Amino acid sequence: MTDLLRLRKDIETEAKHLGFQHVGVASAFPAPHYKDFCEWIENNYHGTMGYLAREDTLAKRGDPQLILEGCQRILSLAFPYSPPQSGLSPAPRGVGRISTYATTADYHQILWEKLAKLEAFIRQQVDGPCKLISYVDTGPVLERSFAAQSGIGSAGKNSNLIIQGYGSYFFLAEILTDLPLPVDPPFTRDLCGTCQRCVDACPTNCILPNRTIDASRCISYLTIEHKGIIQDELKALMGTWLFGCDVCQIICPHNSQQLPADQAVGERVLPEMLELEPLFALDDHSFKTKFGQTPLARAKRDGILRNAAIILGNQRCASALPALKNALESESDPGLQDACRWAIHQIEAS
Ligand code: B12
Ligand code: SF4
Ligand code: SF4
Repeated sequence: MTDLLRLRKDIETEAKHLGFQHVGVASAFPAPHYKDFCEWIENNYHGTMGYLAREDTLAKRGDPQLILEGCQRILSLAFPYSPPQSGLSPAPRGVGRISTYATTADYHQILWEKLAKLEAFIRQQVDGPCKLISYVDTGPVLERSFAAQSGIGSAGKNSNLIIQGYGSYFFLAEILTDLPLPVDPPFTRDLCGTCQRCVDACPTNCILPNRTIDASRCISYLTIEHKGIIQDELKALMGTWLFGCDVCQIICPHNSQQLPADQAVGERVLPEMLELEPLFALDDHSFKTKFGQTPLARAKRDGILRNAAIILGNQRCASALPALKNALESESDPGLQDACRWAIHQIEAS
């Protein structure tokens, strides 16, 4: 028979060998903070991320047994990524900023391969069959809540999972299993206390009082997930963010201890600061050639150009007027057209 206590320790050793810095095990039920998640959906804070509100994924988030029959435990794993090299100051004129997590090769693929290795290791150690399903980001699992339940860290007011002594620049991944591994005690300490720096610094004021955010106003959502037109009120608050946003993490005192640069999840594929005008010269094909293998591919060419136009408008960048006017005439995407029109107006009215 498999010695489960021993197995738990061996999994942690192997996971750390693969680069996961923190490992914890939680019972698969009840799903922690599921009620908070459902209320969040009812309030439409998910914006246009319809996959979060779908009946099937909603049910799975509440009951991991609907993902893996007989699921007993969720093993949470945290993998560090490099903190941003730039501080809070906006990007210089004509330049946009990329969130630090997106400057390296796509973490989904890299961590997926590591999880496959960890799964193979677990199967080798177990006498007899066992069920395992791994996810990183894309599965219907309350990743932050289970990570907190497994003792890894605690949700900060900005809703990011903070690991005491290490900060929040971590990706989360998990393995669902029918193995009744011993569980770890949950992390119950509040790591924020009276601090509310992130609440005050959030450019769109989207941090809610219950450790969640109104994602429909979050710059990360607007620049990555939201397709189409962005409200004018929010355009002006997006500042110089081209893809993602790190403000609420940069400001967080738990992130002031810099992790070593070699913690990067993969090779660096993009700079943190990107020239904007040359983006307007890219057609679909050249956009895919240049950015197809980078996280920017998720927002697609139209989304990135829309974001670039908004930044140029926010920067009142007069030299970009010809590129913006040309795009307004030649592009058909409504979100991009609207952003160009808005940016031209901002520049010409200044
Ligand atoms: C949808 C989504 C987004 C949306 C919405 C984010 C949000 N805060 O809700 C958008 C596009 C805005 C987004 C942005 C980002 N995301 Co995102 N995102 C997700 C995704 C797919 C689902 C999150 C979700 O369910 N949100 C709904 C809310 C209600 O749930 P929640 O955020 O998990 O919050 C729970 C806890 O806060 C808990 N809770 C509530 N009160 C309390 C109290 C205590 C004491 C505790 C412990 C817990 C707790 O209850 C909530 C509900 O279960 C997860 C992956 C996943 N499957 O979970 C990644 C994930 C959360 N994202 C991640 C990252 C890296 C980011 C960005 C940093 C990227 C960037 N730089 O632009 C930003 C951070 C913005 C922010 N302040 O959250 C990481 C976070 C890692 C970490 N250390 O926390 C995740 C886990 C992906 C991963 N596998 O690594 N994201
Ligand atoms: S990522 Fe940016 S916009 Fe979103 S909550 Fe954090 S500071 Fe606010
Ligand atoms: S900035 Fe302050 S309030 Fe916000 S998550 Fe960090 S410690 Fe918590």
